[in-house]
Amino acid sequence: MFESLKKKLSGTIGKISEKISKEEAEEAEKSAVEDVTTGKTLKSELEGSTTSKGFKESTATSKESTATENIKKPAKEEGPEKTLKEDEEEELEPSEEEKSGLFSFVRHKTISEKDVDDILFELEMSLLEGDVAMEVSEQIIKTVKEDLVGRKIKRRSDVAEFTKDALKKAISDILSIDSKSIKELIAERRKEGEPLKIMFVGINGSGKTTTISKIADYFLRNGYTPVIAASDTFRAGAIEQITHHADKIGIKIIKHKKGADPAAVAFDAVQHAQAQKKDLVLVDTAGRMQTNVNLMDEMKKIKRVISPDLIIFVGDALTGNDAVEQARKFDDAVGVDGIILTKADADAKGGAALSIGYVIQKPILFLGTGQSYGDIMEFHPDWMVEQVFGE
Ligand SMILES: Nc1nc2c(ncn2[C@@H]2O[C@H](COP(=O)(O)OP(=O)(O)O)[C@@H](O)[C@H]2O)c(=O)[nH]1
Ligand SMILES: [Mg+2]
Repeated sequence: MFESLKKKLSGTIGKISEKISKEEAEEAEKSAVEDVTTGKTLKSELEGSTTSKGFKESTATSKESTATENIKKPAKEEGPEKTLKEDEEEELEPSEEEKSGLFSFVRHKTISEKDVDDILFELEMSLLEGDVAMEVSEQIIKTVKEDLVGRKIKRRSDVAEFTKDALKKAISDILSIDSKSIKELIAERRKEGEPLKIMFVGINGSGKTTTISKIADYFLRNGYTPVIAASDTFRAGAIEQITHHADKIGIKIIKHKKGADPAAVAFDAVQHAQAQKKDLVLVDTAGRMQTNVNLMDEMKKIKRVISPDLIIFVGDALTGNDAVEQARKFDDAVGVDGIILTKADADAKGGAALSIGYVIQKPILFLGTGQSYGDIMEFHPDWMVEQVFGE
């Protein structure tokens, strides 16, 4: 899940660290040269004398032995200079830790806009390619930049850590939208002796019917009593499909004939739940295109008739930006309270998961992760952050 998003983020961390380390190393080298100018002069003088000594030595061996005596003298005289040279070399030599780069100490480096601008721009483009909504990519880049620029680095390893933390925080902020869980909402309605009414909306094929079956199964296994309303009376085979699931799970389904009024089916299901003291009404609906006026009118009518407690938009994660746009349209038309993203199991990009909640400012409640009833998980922002930054 979200592999490509994960790769992009870790790539950015690597690039920023690399760039700043390189810059710092260059600066350090420059100032090191300035610092040791005196040392360097001594060194070259010394090197010069060594060379001449070597020369003298070779001439000495070829000529007379007295010359050998002579050249030994200056060698002795070089004594104090040699010590100086050794001291200098000790200072220039990096420690083992410094050599490894990771723990080396950086002198006075502060992260500047110039250090991060290009790389963050690259990340922004790459997020857009990965179907992250424009406003979300912009927000991530903006917060990361604000967080990083001006930070003082003490060790090279700080850069990667700061960048990772800044990205994590930006993404966590994007995903954090307060919400009550369905269980909490059921408990609240129970106190009033009423079922919780949930209406599922979304375009054809996004996974509404499958998701309703998963939710029904999940709540049944957790001791609740769900009932399904087969309010997709439009698509051929829709009533049969959801009836098949209800029978398999072992719960009640309220249905009319194909072509019947979807609002009337939903109304009957609510009455059934009230009469039987059931906890949860799950209303399946028909999905055509989000631009279809009739469909939106149909959704509005169901909403008017049963006053659902929750309207959940079901979107296909694989459709990326389209899912986000659909969510916007349904939110404008009927008001969405929460989101379920399906097919997350096959989604490498993570663009819709990252963007959809932020764009309509509603929480993602669940992720669909496969085609079996058990393939559904509650969505938690921390979990997603861990997915994209974990090992
Ligand atoms: N891999 C995967 N497939 C899913 C998931 N949810 C739904 N599907 C598949 O998506 C297709 C359409 O689902 P359906 O529930 O009929 O969509 P609806 O038209 O919105 O009711 C079916 O083949 C489902 O099995 C999911 O979380 N993961
Ligand atoms: Mg359906």
